[in-house]
Amino acid sequence: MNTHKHAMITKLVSDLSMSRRHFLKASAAGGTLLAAGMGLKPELTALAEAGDTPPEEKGTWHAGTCQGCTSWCAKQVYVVGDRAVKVRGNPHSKVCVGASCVRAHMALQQVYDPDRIKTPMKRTNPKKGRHEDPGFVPISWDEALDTLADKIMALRDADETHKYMLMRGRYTYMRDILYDRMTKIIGSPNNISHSAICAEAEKFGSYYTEGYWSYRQYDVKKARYVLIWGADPLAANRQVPFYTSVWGDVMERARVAVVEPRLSATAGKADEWLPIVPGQDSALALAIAHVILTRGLWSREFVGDFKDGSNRFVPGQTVDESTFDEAFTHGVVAWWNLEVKDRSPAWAAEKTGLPVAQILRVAEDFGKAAPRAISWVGGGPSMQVRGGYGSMACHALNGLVGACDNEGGTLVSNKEYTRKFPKPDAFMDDIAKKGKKHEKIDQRGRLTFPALKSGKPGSAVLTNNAADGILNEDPYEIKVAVGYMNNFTFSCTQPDRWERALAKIPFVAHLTTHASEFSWFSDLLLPNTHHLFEKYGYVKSIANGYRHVTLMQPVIKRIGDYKTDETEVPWLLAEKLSQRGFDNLLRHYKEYRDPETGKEPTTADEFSLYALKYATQSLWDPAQYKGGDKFNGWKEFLETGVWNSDPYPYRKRWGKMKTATEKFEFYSVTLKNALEKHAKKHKTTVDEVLSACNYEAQGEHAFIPHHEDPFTIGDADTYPFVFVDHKSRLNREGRSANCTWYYDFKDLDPGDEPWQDVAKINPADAKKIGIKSGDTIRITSPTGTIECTAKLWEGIRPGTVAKCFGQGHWAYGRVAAGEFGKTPRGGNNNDLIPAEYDRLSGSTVRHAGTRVKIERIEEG
Ligand SMILES: Nc1nc2c(c(=O)[nH]1)N[C@H]1C(S)=C(S)[C@@H](COP(=O)(O)OP(=O)(O)OC[C@H]3O[C@@H](n4cnc5c(=O)[nH]c(N)nc54)[C@H](O)[C@@H]3O)O[C@H]1N2
Ligand SMILES: Nc1nc2c(c(=O)[nH]1)N[C@H]1C(S)=C(S)[C@@H](COP(=O)(O)OP(=O)(O)OC[C@H]3O[C@@H](n4cnc5c(=O)[nH]c(N)nc54)[C@H](O)[C@@H]3O)O[C@H]1N2
Ligand code: SF4
Ligand SMILES: [Mo]
Repeated sequence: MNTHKHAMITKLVSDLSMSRRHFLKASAAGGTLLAAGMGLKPELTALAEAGDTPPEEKGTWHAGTCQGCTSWCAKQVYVVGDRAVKVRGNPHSKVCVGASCVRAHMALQQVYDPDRIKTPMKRTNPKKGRHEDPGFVPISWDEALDTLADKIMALRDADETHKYMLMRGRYTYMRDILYDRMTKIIGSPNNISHSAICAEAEKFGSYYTEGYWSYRQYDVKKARYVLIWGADPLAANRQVPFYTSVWGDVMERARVAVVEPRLSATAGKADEWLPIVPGQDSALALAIAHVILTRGLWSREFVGDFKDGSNRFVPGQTVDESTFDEAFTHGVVAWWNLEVKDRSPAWAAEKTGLPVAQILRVAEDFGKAAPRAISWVGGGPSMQVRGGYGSMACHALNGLVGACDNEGGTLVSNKEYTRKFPKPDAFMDDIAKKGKKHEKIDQRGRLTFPALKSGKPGSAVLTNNAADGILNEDPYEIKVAVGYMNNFTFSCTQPDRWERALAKIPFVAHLTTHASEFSWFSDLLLPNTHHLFEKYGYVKSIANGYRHVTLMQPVIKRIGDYKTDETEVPWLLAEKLSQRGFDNLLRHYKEYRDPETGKEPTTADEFSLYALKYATQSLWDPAQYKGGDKFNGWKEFLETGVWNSDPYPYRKRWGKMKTATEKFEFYSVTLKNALEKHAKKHKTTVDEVLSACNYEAQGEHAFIPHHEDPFTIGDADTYPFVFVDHKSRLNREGRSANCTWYYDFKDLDPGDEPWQDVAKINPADAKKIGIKSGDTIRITSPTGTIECTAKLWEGIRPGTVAKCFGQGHWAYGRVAAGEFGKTPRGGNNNDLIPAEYDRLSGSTVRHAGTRVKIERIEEG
């Protein structure tokens, strides 16, 4: 370890012993566990916390699932005595192929983190604010749930159950128990998920072209070209273990091109890096389409051909639609005439800042690789103000080359056979039915928030706008809120709005493993089990031509008084509500019977197990077998830990896509229908809707993948740099911030430095503003300011500044904060990024969203 790193850790430990705050003190169960860890560096306290197991004792491997990111990998945990000591890929998964990623191991630091909340706590300081110590004191689960049940009953008694709100961050598929059923049976419309701060705009592109609202998988083993847009699959995005384990072969067989303003881990190994001007992805995608059509490289089989076989796609010239016979796509000629004919590489070079020769080369090579050419669409081009269209434009390339649903192309999800939990309807009484009819707190469906999930106006969540709904009491006030596995006061842009919103709600409960910025504004903390080691649950994911359903199960002893967020807590709360004369929820949960014995659950433990068996019965019960892996029963499934689907059925969706025309739509009739419905509801036109929502398109352009200039806040004179946000190879979403390995190995991210939070600036730009590596700088956007360290780095496009998301925590534990509860370590990117939206999908913007200026505070 270098001396600097060592000095940082020593300082950390001494800071903590000098000024431990009430919050952290109370978060340890009793004094002994804490004392056992004191004096050790935080990263060395795990074993002290876990008890004494003789080192010679042999352990066993148990199946589990990692949720460090949305890859949702099947894992195995090596357990010695009561404690987990190692994590590896579960070899039974055909999705993860036994592989792992670096951050899987940090789950161990998470589960044995001395700063976990180990017992329920209540706030004693009624004042809420960043500078108000909450004064949390330990209480029993009984007291905690009595309090919450009383608050809910008060809403029911006053006939205002809509003022209850449930916020969901990361989740398992047990989610509906807490998120859907409980909210409905209490009687509120306000179950607000985190999906809109995650990746909805990315799904928008595939939905409004091929009728699929979800993540795709990429058949890279058979591909000949992989074109990646604002995703970094060797470090982030999804199914990192699978893609990293086959990438060497992929690089041998295929060309890989990465479109990114910064040299990502994947770009660093690619054949082509296209360091694009942020937000100009649609320009590049359309130019690629232009080249593919003018050079005749499109897939005849998927798209069709001119009746006489001669190519009439000539730059700048319209084509008579009747001369073309379309096969499995809809509107290729309309798209050409309205948009693509004018999008030449020379035009795109101006917009994107990329050389014409590179655009041409990439387009031709991509087209020649058809249909084994993948256009891989990540958050980069999508999670922008006009990102819905960016996402469509990039995704449309898969249609042109016939890669959709095809070998070596882009695939959707294989079939799986889990089942939904029992319906709640019969348990919703009049109060609940009336409560649920109210408008949702996130204002989805209003004129400026079309939120068009799966073709329905007002159906997508607007996670980040809920803060404004709460603050403005528009449509009404929220009185009781529950948040689980979320940290919106950190993870949402302009998080200060969430601080004020939570401070305004009279009663907030946080279900969490760790103290966090969300907890800081809560009245009640309910300590949760850790997903990989301590609870039952299941998730699904796709890669390698398969889908798996992978189980979570308790494999270690709980060293705190933890309960599981999505199962045990709602059951226990249902019991409390029942004691208060409202037994609908408990009666509903009792319907989740054990499929083996037919018994109804009588305790929280039984409930969580029966619910999981119920949902997955068709996977493990031979009598209910429907496909994929076959098991002899529950026990065998639990031991194996993962079910694999049948292999991918290529081309089954050709001509049967879930779009209005059942074809791949270059002219999206599906989007047209949705937008017209929204406009009609507001008694206006689609043109008005689009301009009210910050899009440029008018007329027919609204329905096709087209170019829009990026909508970026801040004028270029005051704010010379466009801010580029990205994830760390070590981010477990927002959940690795208190792990020392996160900081120790930070230089795994290209350009980053261990134990520092750096802004990466191109040396040419840095010279102009007189900044050197190591300088302490202030970055300011029109909406906020952070402090961090400057790093001169060639891997970033001039005129932009890149910073990894993840640091800037001030209340996530002793390692994550500068001083817990007081000062951040590094800066939170979200303090800089304005709370803007891609309003068509409801997504929160994190790319091409703002310009910033940089000033030196201190010389490095
Ligand atoms: N600037 C910027 N902002 C981003 C992103 C970005 O790349 N850049 N990424 C966005 C994305 S893609 C997402 S999905 C969101 C995620 O944002 P959120 O959904 O808010 O989730 P996290 O920030 O991961 O916070 C999860 C919280 O759950 C608690 N927790 C941790 N582990 C467990 C557990 O095992 N069980 C339970 N019950 N609780 C646990 C901790 O308190 C933790 O703070 O952030 C988004 N925000
Ligand atoms: N290591 C790691 N992996 C993760 C997660 C994690 O926390 N850590 N979280 C998981 C979750 S919840 C999600 S939703 C996914 C999301 O993963 P991604 O789909 O990869 O999305 P983003 O995090 O938005 O990052 C997109 C990339 O876009 C680049 N970029 C920024 N601006 C632009 C632009 O204008 N154009 C282009 N083309 N690129 C741009 C950034 O440099 C960044 O590399 O990742 C999952 N995987
Ligand atoms: S962190 Fe993500 S990619 Fe890594 S093992 Fe966990 S779920 Fe899989
Ligand atoms: Mo996400």
